This record gives sequence, C-alpha cells and structure tokens, in this order.
Amino acid sequence: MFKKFKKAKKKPISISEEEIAKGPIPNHIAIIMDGNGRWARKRSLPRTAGHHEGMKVVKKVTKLASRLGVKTLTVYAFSTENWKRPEDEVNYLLKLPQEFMGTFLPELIEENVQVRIMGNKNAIPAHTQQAVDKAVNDTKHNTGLVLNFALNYGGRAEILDAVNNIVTDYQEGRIHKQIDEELFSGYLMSAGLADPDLLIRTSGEIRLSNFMLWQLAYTEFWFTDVLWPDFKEQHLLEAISGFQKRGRRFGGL
Ligand code: V0D
Repeated sequence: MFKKFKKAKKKPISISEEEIAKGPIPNHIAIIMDGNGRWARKRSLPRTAGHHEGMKVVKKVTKLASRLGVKTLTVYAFSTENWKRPEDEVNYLLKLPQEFMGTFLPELIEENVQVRIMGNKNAIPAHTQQAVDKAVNDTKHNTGLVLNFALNYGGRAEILDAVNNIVTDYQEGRIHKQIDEELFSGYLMSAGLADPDLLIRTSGEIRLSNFMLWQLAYTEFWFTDVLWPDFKEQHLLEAISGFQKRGRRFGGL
C-alpha cells in the first residue's frame, strides 16, 4: 500500500524519564488494566494470552514506577464482577499470581518492592491465596514501592465492610468520637496508603467500574485507548506528563 493512503498515526511524542523526573511525581498511581481480551482477539489468540501478556506489562510498569520514585502502585487485577466470566478464564486468572511471583519475586526483592493485597481474599481458591500470602510475606520488610494488587475487590463492598466494622467497634465501645474522614479511611482496605494522585484506565472505557470509590475523590484521571498488553513505559511517562500539566486544587483556588 502507498504510504499516503495509510491511516494517519498520531505523531509519537517521545518523553524521557529524565524529563519526567524533573516534575512532580504522583505518590500513588492506580491503574485499571483493561483490554487484555480485545488485544488477544485482534491476534486471534485466546483471551488468556492477553492476560498473560498483561501480566508482563505489570512487571515493566512496576519497575519504571519504582525508578521514578512512585510510592504506591495499585493495579486492578480481579474485580468481584470477574467471577461472571467463563470458568476456564477465571481459573486461568487465578493462576496468574503464582506465575507472576514465580518469575518476578527475585526481581521484586531486588527492587525493594513491597506487595500488598486489597480485596476479599477468603473467596479465592487456596492455591491463589497461598501464592498471594507468599508474595506479601516475602516482601513485607521491603521499604520501596508498594505494589498493591486489587484482587477480588469491589469499591462498594469495601465501603460497606468499613461501615459494618465501624458499627461493631462503636457498639463495643472502641470508638469515642464522631466518624471523620481519617477514621473512615482507616477502615478501608487501603488503610495506611495515601489516596491515588493519578488513575489510569486503558482500553478506551471511561468509567470507574466500582474501583476505589472513596479514595479517588480528588484523583486526576487519565484515560487512554491503548490496550493494557500494549501499554509501554512510554505510555506511563505520557500519563505522568499529563498529570504534571494539571494544577491540583482540591476544590480550592
Ligand atoms: C490479569 C492484567 C499479576 C490484568 C495483569 C488473580 C488481569 C495480569 C497478578 C498478581 C492478573 C496478583 C497478586 C499477586 C501477584 C500477582 C494478577 C490476577 C490477574 C487475578 F500477589 N497479574 N495478575 N492477578 N492479570
């Protein structure tokens, strides 16, 4: 085909790590990693191939975020809605923590990364729980980037759990004051983590899908059409660059 008839590609704006490092780096980045299935479909591959490729991207993004000095990276790995997918796909997804840790644990430790989990761990199979527990345990003394996996996570369920636990603690006399934002935040699964400064969602969907409803109140949102398996270092730099160009005011002037 003649070059001029090809669909015009967006001119790639190349952003260097050094450039980004000069500006403010978001303390906490949260990512909805969407588009694995679509990526696979485009290549006539099974959806699981997309998830596998997506897992490799988590590793790359974690390393870059760590180099840039990001303190916390939260990734939405499995939502409470994901149980509705075909059984084979769910089974495959639930094997990924094991594979991720099998191939990445030494590098995570080398990078001083601490793994954390947010979500209902009780409802996932024992082999997944074991892999996750090992990941959390083997990295608990690390002091670098916190890699926080949202796994079997739902934002409304998280808020309701918090409310129920607050009610119990109140009835049993462990709370002696009005419930304020700080106290409430401490009952969420993200307790101890700062709220995200930047939310990235890939694959062109413009919605929250029950992700960190409380924590995202003041967060800058970055939506991109790039499918998660295609998300490269350059795309993270682009998102952070976008973040750096916005002035955050928390409602003030
Ligand atoms: C599939 C793209 C890493 C999105 C990324 C159980 C969906 C790859 C983990 C992982 C998934 C979780 C916990 C842990 C270590 C690794 C993972 C799931 C899916 C769902 F301690 N990637 N990943 N978990 N995908």
